[in-house]
Amino acid sequence: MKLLNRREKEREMRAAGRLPDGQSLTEKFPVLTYGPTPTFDPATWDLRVFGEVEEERRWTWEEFLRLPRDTITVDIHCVTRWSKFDTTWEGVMFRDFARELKLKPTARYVIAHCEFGYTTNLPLDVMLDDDVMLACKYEGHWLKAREWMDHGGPLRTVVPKRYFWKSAKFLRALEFSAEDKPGFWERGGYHNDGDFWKQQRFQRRGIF
Ligand SMILES: Nc1nc2c(c(=O)[nH]1)N[C@H]1C(S)=C(S)[C@@H](COP(=O)(O)O)O[C@H]1N2
Ligand SMILES: [Mo]
Repeated sequence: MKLLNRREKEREMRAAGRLPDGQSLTEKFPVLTYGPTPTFDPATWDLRVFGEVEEERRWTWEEFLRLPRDTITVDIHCVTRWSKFDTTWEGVMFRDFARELKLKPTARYVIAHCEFGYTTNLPLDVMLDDDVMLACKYEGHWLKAREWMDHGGPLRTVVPKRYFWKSAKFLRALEFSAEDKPGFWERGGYHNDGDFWKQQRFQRRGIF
């Protein structure tokens, strides 16, 4: 078996139509966090759902772990131009999670709220795609483990069809909203939609 080097793998991915323009393949897993990494305490952690739902709800860590989980293998693309292929995540599919809720017909956007105030926004129909996950494991490792916490422990969203800033680490709440509410980087000038096939990187001058 021939081991491909990084450039050869990159060429393969480009030929296979899996490398969006302006991206290059990485074999590392860079950590990109604005601000600190939180600590995780399973006794106090919760995941809240609020906004345009018939009933606001809250899951403790123990309760969240009782939800049925799946595994996905997807490519991720960061707006800082790295792409990582065939990453495997385990967690609760957002679609299945949404079925646990009674969404009001006015719910059109999902705002992910994270530790320390990071937020990111997407339309509900984008979030309801069949590959969107609330992920608690990466390559079999619990994100809550000390060595993996930087990647969004204990829980993050994974939205494979958008630039990776739309995949919210350290998730604590999902807000269903009638109006769009641009998140942290979106207010800072990043594109509101973030589709990497369209190179939707920046949209306007940010407020930073
Ligand atoms: N809460 C939170 N989520 C976040 C970020 C962040 O700073 N805080 N950074 C985003 C960006 S810009 C990217 S590219 C990915 C990086 O995820 P990684 O550190 O696991 O590579 O997380 C996204 N989610
Ligand atoms: Mo990013």
